[in-house]
Amino acid sequence: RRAYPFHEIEPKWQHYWEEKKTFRTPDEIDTSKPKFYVLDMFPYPSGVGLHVGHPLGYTATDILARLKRMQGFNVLHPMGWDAFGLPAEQYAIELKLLGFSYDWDREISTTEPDYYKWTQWIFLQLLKRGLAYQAEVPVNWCPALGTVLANEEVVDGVSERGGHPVVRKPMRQWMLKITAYADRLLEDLDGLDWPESVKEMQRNWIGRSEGAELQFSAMDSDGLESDIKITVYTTRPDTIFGATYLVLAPEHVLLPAIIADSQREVVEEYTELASRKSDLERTELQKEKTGVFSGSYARNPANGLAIPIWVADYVLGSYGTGAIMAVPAHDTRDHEFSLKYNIPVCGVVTPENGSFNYREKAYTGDGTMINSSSPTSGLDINGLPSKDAASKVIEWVEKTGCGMKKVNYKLRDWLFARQRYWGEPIPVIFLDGTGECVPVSEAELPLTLPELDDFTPTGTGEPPLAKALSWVQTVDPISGKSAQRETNTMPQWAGSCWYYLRFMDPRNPNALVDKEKEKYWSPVDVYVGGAEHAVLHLLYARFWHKVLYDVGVVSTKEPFQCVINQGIILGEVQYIAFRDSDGNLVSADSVDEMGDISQEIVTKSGDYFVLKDNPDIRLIGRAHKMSKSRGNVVNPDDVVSQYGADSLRLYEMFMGPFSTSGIDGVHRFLARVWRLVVGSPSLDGKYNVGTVDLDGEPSLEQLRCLHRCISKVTEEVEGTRFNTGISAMMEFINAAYKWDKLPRPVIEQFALLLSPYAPHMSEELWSRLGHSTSLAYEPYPTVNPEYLKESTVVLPVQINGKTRGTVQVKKQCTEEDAFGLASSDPKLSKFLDGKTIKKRIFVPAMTKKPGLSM
Ligand code: ANZ
Repeated sequence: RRAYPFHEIEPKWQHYWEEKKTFRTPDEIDTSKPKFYVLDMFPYPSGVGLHVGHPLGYTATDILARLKRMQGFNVLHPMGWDAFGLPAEQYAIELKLLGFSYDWDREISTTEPDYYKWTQWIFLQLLKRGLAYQAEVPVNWCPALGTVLANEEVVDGVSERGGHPVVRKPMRQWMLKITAYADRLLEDLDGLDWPESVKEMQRNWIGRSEGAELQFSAMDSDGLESDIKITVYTTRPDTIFGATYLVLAPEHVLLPAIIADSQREVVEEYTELASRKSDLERTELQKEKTGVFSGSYARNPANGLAIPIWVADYVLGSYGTGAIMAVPAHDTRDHEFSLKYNIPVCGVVTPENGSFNYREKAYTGDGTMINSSSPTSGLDINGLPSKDAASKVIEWVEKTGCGMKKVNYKLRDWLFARQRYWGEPIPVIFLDGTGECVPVSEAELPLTLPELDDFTPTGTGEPPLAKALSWVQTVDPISGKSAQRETNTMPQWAGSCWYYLRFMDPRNPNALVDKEKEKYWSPVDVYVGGAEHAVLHLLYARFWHKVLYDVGVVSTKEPFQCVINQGIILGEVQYIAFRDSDGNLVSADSVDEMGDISQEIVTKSGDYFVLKDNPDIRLIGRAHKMSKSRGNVVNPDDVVSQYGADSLRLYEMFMGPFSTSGIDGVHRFLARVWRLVVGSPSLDGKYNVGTVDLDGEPSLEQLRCLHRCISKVTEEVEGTRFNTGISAMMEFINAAYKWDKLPRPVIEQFALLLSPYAPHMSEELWSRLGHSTSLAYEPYPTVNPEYLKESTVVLPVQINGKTRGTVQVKKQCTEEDAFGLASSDPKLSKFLDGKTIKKRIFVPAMTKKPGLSM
């Protein structure tokens, strides 16, 4: 198994790097050089430590960091920790074992008072700007557990653990006004090099929509308009004539004033039930809609008709105005509801291509307005395209005073308080008597957590910190009045909102970050982490960054120029086929019973997995994440001790599900490199000399081969397509095995190319080739285009069966290239003039009888 002595060389070089502080980024650096800041998201290792999926992103950033150092950049590549009580030392050791080139002198932990002093300082800036405020907001309160639960911890109205009832209850909370930044957060997304999917998730999360607020007057029991006005939010004001009922959210403040006495009991019962559901459950599209009639009516201002007011929980109290005008003909949810409760459907938009059966389903597209004019109100939008009708209705409501144009966001202010011990204390006090909220002065920061023996929740919803009586009881230094400290703490997100700034200047006692350092290092050039952080962390950090920009602490509008999701390493793939009634295996899409199929008898065919000996049988391949519960977790320490860190690093870059055969493959490749340069061990355990020719001059063929490899590897590494970069190096080594001698300049360049991926082996080769210092700052190989020039081929061109001429093409040319050349050649193009080409046959230039015929 020990194809090369990685057991000796890996610890040796890890020790060397640590000792010599090879990857330290000095405090004072030559700022005339370009910079490259490459950052990993914080590791959130589960209780059991790292699994092989974790180092995936870290390997990618490490390759980039090593590459950029060799390309002459000042590189900032730090690592830190974010969880109270995390055994950080243990994880640091695991990361060092993999040879990651972090600057450990900049290691930070967001839970250290020296760090969270500045988290608290940022909170005070938010408070000063009115961006932090207190509010009574409904939270998920579980009386049995005596605690507030996150939305994800509530399922079907009961706690996920224990199944205890959960109610929505208003409680005093700290909120951050992220909504004030909604437009900037949205607009600035455009300039970022982020995965389009992540940007789209942020756009949806912010959820900007343009529409109108419209007022409907409620009617009293005599059918007369009352003073009560119900304001609805709609993105489709064009459909106002189709509004056949209104819906109020069960928590709408006007509801008690609107309910008719006859309906009071049923409505109250319904709202009580609704208070136990989460917003998510209420808005799930598949769930059957429910509601009750309030017993009252409102007047549709467009046509003067009285329409019923319903109460239904598919309308949320927290969005828009908490009330809607329901248009069954054009909204799917309203359609379903109206069928169930027998409410009239009135189509007001027709599709371009004619009529539509609105009773059958809702027509949600654009079209032409019908049934939309009223002599009573004087509004007439019939015949208009629906888009124009929307503006016309807005104009009309603004003129008549019953509505206005309105922009809405899905984004909510950020609930910033937790009732937990482990968290940054919120630096404010409340004066006894008046209850006035006074910020702790900046000079008093950090405000540290008191020691507490018992961290458990109090059972009353009061945070555990309330138990630290002598800490809570304090005096306002300015007024001298007695006061109580805030006992809520900040959520875990807080510390990770700005840590990338602290890495630029981690020990500064006087500022969050030095201005000059910030200017030089900002923004983060590449930020790598899991796609699960697409919204919360990445949005919160952008928000804080923009606030810090307004405060004058940072110089860029955005923190992370480029974000890359590293993907995941899957634990295993499970193949499933089906059996028919005779027990024969059949395609997964046809019938019956399922069963697991062993990986050995499966192969891939086109888009499907099929049985090797019967490709007609299609299987379903299901990939599983690594998880403790599936028992498929592979531990990196085990892989490192069996194959070495370099093999694991290379392997990680191929992604795909974890398999032993995959790691064998990259391990064999490294062993081949080793044998080529160092030789194989002889009986006495010493190494023979490999094929290296220390004084030899490279041949033209060797240089061509090397430069093709440099070109490919550089291109791929810069595009973060690391797997194809590795393939190019494998090809080079295959070619090199056919050479008698391997001249030193060629293999030295190769060692440099390989070093970001397999740094231990490369350092060892480099030193065996006669160098006495690390290769970490050696110039990265550059391509000489002379050696890339392709030989060309003459390609005969046939038109209508006759050879009409030739074009000169590169060997690698594609059909499109060849056709482009042929059709722009005056001699050939005259045969094509005025004709349509029915068929084109291209025989590639690399084959024996190349040609193009049309
Ligand atoms: C009438 C209408 C007719 C609507 C139509 C849609 C289609 P977004 O894009 O999400 O902003 N709505 C408004 N407030 C709501 C609430 N609190 N809970 C549930 N639904 C609510 O969508 C806005 C649309 O969602 C609004 O436009 C409203 O229904 C509904 F053919 O009004 B619409």
